[in-house]
Amino acid sequence: MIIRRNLIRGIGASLIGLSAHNILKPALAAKSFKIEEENICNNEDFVIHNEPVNDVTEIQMAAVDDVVHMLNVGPNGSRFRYDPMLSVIDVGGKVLWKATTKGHNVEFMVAPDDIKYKSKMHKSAGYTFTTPGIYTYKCTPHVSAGMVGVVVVGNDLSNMEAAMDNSQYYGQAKELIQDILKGLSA
Ligand SMILES: [Cu+2]
Repeated sequence: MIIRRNLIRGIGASLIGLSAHNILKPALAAKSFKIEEENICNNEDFVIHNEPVNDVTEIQMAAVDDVVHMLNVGPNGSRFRYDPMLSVIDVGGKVLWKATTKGHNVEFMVAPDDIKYKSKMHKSAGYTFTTPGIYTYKCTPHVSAGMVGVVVVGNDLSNMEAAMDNSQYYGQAKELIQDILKGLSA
């Protein structure tokens, strides 16, 4: 370490900054955004993979039943939000989560028939909902900050009890989801 420090001293201030940036940034990114790729459910009907952010065309957005923006700053100034947080669609409807900003994904928490879905980080993704019921979902790295949302399919609220509480509802997630669900049943 002493040898390295002396070496860095000799390089100059601007190069130190560059060097530290290049060394630290990939390591931090990998640690923050590690998700289990094997859990990704490929809904081949409407998953957009391996595209840059803002890859989704106006035509693709117009073809779905709801577009949810994945945001670093939500409409009310909160960090890490989906907008809107509630989607109400018919059976067979499609939701597109748009990677409006990087660093987000979609992972189901509660779903009818215990359906699993997990999209890739930083990418827009879509899902076709063929099973009625309540779906709650999170952004894998930002659930505790309240980056959560709800999809109601076919006006079916029969799994309300399961949707109200779940072991994955960390931090702000629980209160935000429960507020949305209480609005539905009121
Ligand atoms: Cu996020």
